[in-house]
Amino acid sequence: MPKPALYVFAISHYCEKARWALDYMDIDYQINYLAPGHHRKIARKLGVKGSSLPILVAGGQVVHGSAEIISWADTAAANEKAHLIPESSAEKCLALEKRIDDILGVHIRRYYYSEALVEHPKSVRPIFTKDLPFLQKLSVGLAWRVICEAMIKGMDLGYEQGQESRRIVEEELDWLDGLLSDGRKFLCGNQFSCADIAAASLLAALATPENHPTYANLQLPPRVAEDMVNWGNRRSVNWVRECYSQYR
Ligand SMILES: N[C@@H](CCC(=O)N[C@@H](CS)C(=O)NCC(=O)O)C(=O)O
Repeated sequence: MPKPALYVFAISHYCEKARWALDYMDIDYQINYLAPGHHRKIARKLGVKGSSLPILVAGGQVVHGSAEIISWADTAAANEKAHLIPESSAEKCLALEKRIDDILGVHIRRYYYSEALVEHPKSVRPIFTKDLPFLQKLSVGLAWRVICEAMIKGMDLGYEQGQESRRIVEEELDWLDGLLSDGRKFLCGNQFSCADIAAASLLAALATPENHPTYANLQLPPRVAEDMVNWGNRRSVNWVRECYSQYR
C-alpha cells in the first residue's frame, strides 16, 4: 500500500500542525508541497469540500483539515506510546483545540498577512515557493500579483483588519498565559495532546523555534517583528518553545 500523502503549503501553520501530529505518531508519509492556486485543482480532484490545506490521502481515504488528520493519526498509528486525544480528557482537549484553531489560528494569520502581504509581499514569496517543484515555483513567480490580490480579498486583509486581529491575538495570549499560570506542563490533562500541538504550531511564528521546518527563515514585517519581541517573553510563547524542543 502506498504511503499516506500529505498536501501542504510550506508556510501554513495548520499544515505544520498536521505534520507535527503525523511525525509525533511515527507515521511514515509523503509530503507534497503545493503552490497557491494549484492547491484548488488538487482539492477538487480529491473531492473535498472547500480547498483548504492540509489534506491527507491514506489508503483510499481522504482526510481534510488538521483536526481531522490528528484524529485519523490517533486511531491509525501503530505507535501506542501516546495518544494525542487522551481518552480521559478527550472532550476538554478537543474543545481547546477547536478554540485555538478557530480564533488564534485565524487571527494570527490575518495579522501577519495584513502586514506582510499588503506592505511587504516580497518577504512572503520565498516561503511560499519553498520546497515547491520547479514548475509550480515558476507559476507562483508569474502569478504573484494575482495571488496576493486573491489572498488580500479572501482573508479581508488591511491595516485596520490587521489591528483588529492583533487585539484578538493578544486576548487569546492572555487567556493561554492564564491557563499556564498554575505551572501546568500541558494545556489539558496530564499528557501532550491535540490542544498542545494546536497551540504550539499555530503560535510558532511568535516563538520561531529552531527546529520548525519553515519559520527559521521567516522574515517578519517590522510592526509584527516588534510585537514578537514584546510578546516573546510571555509564558505562552516560552511554553511553545518548550513544546518544540521536547516534542517536535
Ligand atoms: N481549520 C482548517 C484551516 C485550514 C486553512 O485555513 N488552511 C489555509 C492555509 S493556512 C488554506 O489552505 N487556505 C487556502 C484555501 O482555503 O483555499 C484546518 O485546521 O485545517
